[in-house]
Amino acid sequence: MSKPSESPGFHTREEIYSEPQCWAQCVDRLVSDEQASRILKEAPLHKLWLFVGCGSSYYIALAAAASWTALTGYPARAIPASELLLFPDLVESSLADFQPVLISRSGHTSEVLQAGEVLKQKRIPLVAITCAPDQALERLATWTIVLPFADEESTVMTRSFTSMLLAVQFLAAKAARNAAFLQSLRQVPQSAQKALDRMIPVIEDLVENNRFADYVCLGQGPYYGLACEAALKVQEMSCSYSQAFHTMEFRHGPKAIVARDTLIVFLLSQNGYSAECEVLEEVKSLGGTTLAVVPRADEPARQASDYLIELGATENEYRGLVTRALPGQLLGLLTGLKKGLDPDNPRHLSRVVTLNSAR
Ligand code: F1P
Repeated sequence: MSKPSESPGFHTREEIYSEPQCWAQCVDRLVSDEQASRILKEAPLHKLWLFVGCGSSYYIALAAAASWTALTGYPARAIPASELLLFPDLVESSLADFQPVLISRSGHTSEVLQAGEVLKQKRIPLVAITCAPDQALERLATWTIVLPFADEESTVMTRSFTSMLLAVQFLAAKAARNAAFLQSLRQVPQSAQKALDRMIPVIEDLVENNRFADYVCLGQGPYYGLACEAALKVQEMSCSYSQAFHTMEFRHGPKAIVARDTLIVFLLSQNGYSAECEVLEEVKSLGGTTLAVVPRADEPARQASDYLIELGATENEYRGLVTRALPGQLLGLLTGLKKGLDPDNPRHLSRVVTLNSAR
């Protein structure tokens, strides 16, 4: 719990603002991290990598699986840890041979630990990525990357989310011997700081001058995981109703909820830009309020965006992935504060979800 003397949301705001510097620390750490080197030497890179997590960490898994395949060319998949516990046949029947990667900020979430136990009993070596040293997860795993500097005081995940995703991108680029991408990761913190400075007033203006009943976050490919995370930040920090969809899927029914007091957040990709912009224009014509996060907006996108955040086009769109998590985090924080809530201590939530009964 944050100290009563500190203002509501103090820690969460600090943690979001620290992300670019945290990412620089993350890349520096990984370059010399002995565990990262061991994973690349010893783990079977050619197998399907199965990224597993809960809550925000499951959404990291979604973005991580997309990044892994895009950067290495190898297959990857993401599942919530509970799927491995409750429907193991569904998971394992379609995965002849796989390399599990368990993602957990706390290294203590019950479902992740139980999933790890199940895999360990099958003598499957585990990769783990966490922000908490010396936790049960590390004791279960064969190889563990620990990013303690990325952990939060707050309940909700912000810099731990982006830093653990960055760690997977770093591993993937190393596995693919993609020196250009690795070098570009080093530039991310500097460009992200500029983007963060530009987007803060946009989100402040959006929250200050609107009152939304519904929130929708849209993304395709690697941005779908980020859209899910953005929707979760709004739910967790502002207790508002929010949903996430693949951008093109929004047309197939959910667009019925579009109204002036519905905010639709578009995480527009470079790959799918023109098709996704058509949805943006359609939603605008239906009277929704739109926030577009784009690499670089053309005139139609500008016309259709009530609020616009341009992050700059990059040679590889996976490079800018972590930066696209920032708008959703700021939206959740500022909306929660406007509603008189304390994002540092969200209603009903705890930092770690532990189940009483082992299943
Ligand atoms: C992740 C998690 C978060 C959620 C809340 C409780 O746990 O479920 O997704 O927002 O903070 O913890 P972890 O396994 O990554 O520690």
